[in-house]
Amino acid sequence: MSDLIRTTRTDGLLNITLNRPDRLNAFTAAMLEEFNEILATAARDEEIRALLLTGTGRGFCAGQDLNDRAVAPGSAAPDLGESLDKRYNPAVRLMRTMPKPVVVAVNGVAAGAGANLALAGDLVYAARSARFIQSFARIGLIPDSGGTYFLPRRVGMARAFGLALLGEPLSAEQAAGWGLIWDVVDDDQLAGVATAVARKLAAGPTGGFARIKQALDASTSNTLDMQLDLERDLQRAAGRSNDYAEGVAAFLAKREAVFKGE
Ligand code: T3D
Repeated sequence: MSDLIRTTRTDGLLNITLNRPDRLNAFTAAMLEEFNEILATAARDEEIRALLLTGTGRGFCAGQDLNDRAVAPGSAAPDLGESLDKRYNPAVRLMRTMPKPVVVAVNGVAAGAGANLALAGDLVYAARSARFIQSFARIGLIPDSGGTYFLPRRVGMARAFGLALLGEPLSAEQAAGWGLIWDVVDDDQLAGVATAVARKLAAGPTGGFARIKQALDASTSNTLDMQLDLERDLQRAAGRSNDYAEGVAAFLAKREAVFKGE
């Protein structure tokens, strides 16, 4: 593993920190492959019960490193479809299908795929000074890494068009106000707030969280009937879990529940 992504584990929490601050944590191919490997391992590891993703320096992530995309006159254009297929799309899929909560602490500017990878998290906090920029149109591209999926669903079509076509910075406060992210906190509070929440989730009913994630994600394409059936099935499984038994026992005994995760 390189130093471009740092990971630390505390109890059930895996901290992932993008660490290329002089390039605002823009992704090279190797760095993104490493990121995917970390996500895939975390998804399988039952000891890891929550993830916290952030960046070092004044940026969260500026998306693809454009130094890798400079095309010399007369040479073949890069295959961006292959880049998405091999690296960006797997990252988004891993974040969305991972059966555990992914908290994202957007510490600074999040641009291009960096903005949309942040939106692939389950609970997104941003520092007050952070900005979200769908910068793709500025270089002739379309929002990728799930941008055209997440944006209309979170902020509606009118705002999705504005963000995608204009590529202008959206402040963290506006992002929270529009429902693009969960919350905005003062810069010096971000790490503390996000870590406290991520630790709490890492000590929670992991199986229940996984079912919440599955149900909410499925709701974007399900009919009401399909969703009611899915809720029935997931609740049936949840009702058979040790964490549910512990939650009820703790409530009745008026004590804190001790969830083991599943
Ligand atoms: O290609 C594929 O595989 C397909 C997938 C594409 C996904 C994508 O993400 S496409 C979009 C790529 N990202 C961008 O277009 C964003 C480019 N960056 C910016 O527009 C600006 O840097 C920001 C708005 C994010 C921040 O602006 P500012 O003024 O706060 O900082 P800066 O001075 O522009 O950046 C600081 C340094 O980081 C600077 O280097 P320097 O001058 O100090 O040597 C800048 O060049 C570098 N940097 C920032 N973003 C990137 C980058 N270097 C390479 N690639 C970047 N994406």
